[in-house]
Amino acid sequence: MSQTKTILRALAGETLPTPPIWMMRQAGRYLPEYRATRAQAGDFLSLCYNSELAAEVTLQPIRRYGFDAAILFADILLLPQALGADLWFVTGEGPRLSTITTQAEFDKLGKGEMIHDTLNPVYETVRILRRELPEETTLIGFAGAPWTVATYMIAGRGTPDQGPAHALKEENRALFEAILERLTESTIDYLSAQIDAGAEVVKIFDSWAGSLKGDDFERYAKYPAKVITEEIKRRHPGIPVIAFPRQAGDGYIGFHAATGADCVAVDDSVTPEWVAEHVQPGGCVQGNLASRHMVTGGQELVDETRKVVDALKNGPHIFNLGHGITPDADPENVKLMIDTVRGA
Ligand code: 1CP
Repeated sequence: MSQTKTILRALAGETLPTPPIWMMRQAGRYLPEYRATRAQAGDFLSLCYNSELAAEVTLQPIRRYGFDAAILFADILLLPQALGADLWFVTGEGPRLSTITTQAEFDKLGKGEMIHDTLNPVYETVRILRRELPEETTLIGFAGAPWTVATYMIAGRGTPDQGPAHALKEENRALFEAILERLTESTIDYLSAQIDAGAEVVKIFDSWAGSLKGDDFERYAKYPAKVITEEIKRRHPGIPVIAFPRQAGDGYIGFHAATGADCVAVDDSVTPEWVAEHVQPGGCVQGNLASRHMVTGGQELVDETRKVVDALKNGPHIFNLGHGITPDADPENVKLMIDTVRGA
């Protein structure tokens, strides 16, 4: 049977007359229905582990906008929690974790199958979604890339420059690499379980890839993405992988070939014209409208949306933002972006 889901067609390398579209953080605080469900769940982590409610918030933007893909509602920091790190969210500030900066702290982390004890509710969310999503909507599972997740585990929180993780890399490279290896293995098991539960595509978020330079980028962004992608494809032939080495700059060039990813997602620090010339020849690309347009709207949103569509129309493209939508965005602007992409 020929493939009818547009996201899967683009991921298979097809150039479509209208790019399929979804949006990073499409389930989120800019939506009143998300805020209501989140209030019902209690805190953010309770929402992530409540399969019924996590499925509900995943479905909300699909009902409201008819996006071509849904992304599982969860967080990249659930994996370190499943490995035994303490995790909590401070309202208005962000995540906090118990830190891993010594061999003794690392030795306390778990490995292997034990992650599923914590993550089972996430797989249940995936199963509910596969039952409830419209037939044409593709379900994307995800995990953080080892480097990005490690930056939170080492610092115990989000950091503007990933300083603590860079410091550990320089001071105790063996421990740093052991953390990345543990994360690489467990990320494979985590994504693999999401696929077994029904995820049709998986995305690897390397939000902080841009702070890795030169050889570090090769070893700690590209190589883990390659190991994860190859093993996912070995275990699950035909499942496409989207890699997002955010702010990689020239590092985006050749990323498809070096990792085996079917699609490379690009942020908006590079222009769509540059992406068309340097990245899209390698395969499907995803991106890259600046998310501030979801706040500011107007004719500029329409013009910039058309620019992205136009620049990338001669190759496989999935329309998206360059990074997640922010809580101050106006839901009407999202509708305007979608209508513009679809030529309505
Ligand atoms: O208040 C709230 O409701 C929590 C806000 C929130 C949401 C909606 C967080 C906390 N995580 C999420 C969900 C989430 N996180 C998804 C769900 C699906 C969707 O996109 O709709 C996904 C894919 C993520 C991934 C994620 N979490 C990333 C990678 C992508 C990116 O944005 O760069 C990262 C870095 C995180 C960590 C995280 N979780 C939450 C916050 C505020 C942060 C960033 C913390 C920081 O760096 O300070």
